[in-house]
Amino acid sequence: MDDGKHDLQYALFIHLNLGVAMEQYLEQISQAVVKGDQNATIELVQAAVDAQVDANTIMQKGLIPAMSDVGRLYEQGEYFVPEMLISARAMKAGLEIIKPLLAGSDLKPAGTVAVGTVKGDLHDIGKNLVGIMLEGAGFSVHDLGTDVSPEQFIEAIRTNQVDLIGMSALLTTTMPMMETTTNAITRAGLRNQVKIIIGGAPITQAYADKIGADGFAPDASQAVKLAINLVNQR
Ligand code: B1M
Repeated sequence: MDDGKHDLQYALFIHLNLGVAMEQYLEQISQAVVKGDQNATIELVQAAVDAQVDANTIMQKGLIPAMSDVGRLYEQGEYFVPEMLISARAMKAGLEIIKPLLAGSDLKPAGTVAVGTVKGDLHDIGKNLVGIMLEGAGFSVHDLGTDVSPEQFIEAIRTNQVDLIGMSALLTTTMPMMETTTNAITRAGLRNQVKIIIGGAPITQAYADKIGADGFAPDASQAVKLAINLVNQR
């Protein structure tokens, strides 16, 4: 009886301490990214992985919130473009460590996707995450990079037999390029061959409806759900 009680207390003790350790890792990872300390980010993400902190938790609760903080600091005039860039580099270094864990799947391809950040826009962290998560869900992913022109999207559809195009935009000034690209795909006679999904901080479902995209996802995991649904409809 006593032994059982001790086992329970011990389990609770381990559980609480693991929880505290996990929160500390996540907090420290966020701080390292905000400071733009690439080496510390790498070490901390690796330490968290070694301590069995789930890769998705590291991403959702450590790395992504750090970039929101960086955005807030930029808006408040405390950070400028170089600081944003250095933080983005640290975030990417951390992401590289968990990438194999997020994409670690040997499912057969669920479909072929081409993802890219639209012309004029150089933000690629969200687009990279979407690509990694789609790969993890079994899609074959062609990453077209950033500053992708409508012609490049069209070329990707023609050469790679893609089922789905994923466009990302982070700037209100580059959002209209999603409509330009969608219209160009239609004019090229390819619109009924592909589904189009869009995302990025300023994008909404209303905007997706307005430009005739097949869907919008607010984050990478919902982008995967949407992609699976759309490809299954084909
Ligand atoms: Co820029 N930047 N930036 N920036 N930057 C923002 C976007 C900004 C909101 C900052 C701010 O003012 N608070 C602001 C845009 C304002 C606006 O348009 N309303 C801004 C600005 C103004 C600029 C410049 C114009 C600054 C300047 O030069 N004066 C310039 C533009 C350069 C250009 O693109 N032509 C610029 C440059 C840069 C850097 C190069 C320094 C760097 C990017 C580095 C890189 O990506 N390699 C940078 C950064 C880091 C940011 C912030 C701080 C962080 C972006 C990020 O990586 N977030 C950003 C502020 C913010 O977002 N809070 C900001 C983390 C990432 C995981 O989130 O990309 O939103 P996100 O992706 C999410 C979802 O949106 C979604 O899934 C992801 C999460 O799971 N998602 C999709 C994204 N794509 C999707 C596609 C989908 C589905 C979901 O389907 C296909």
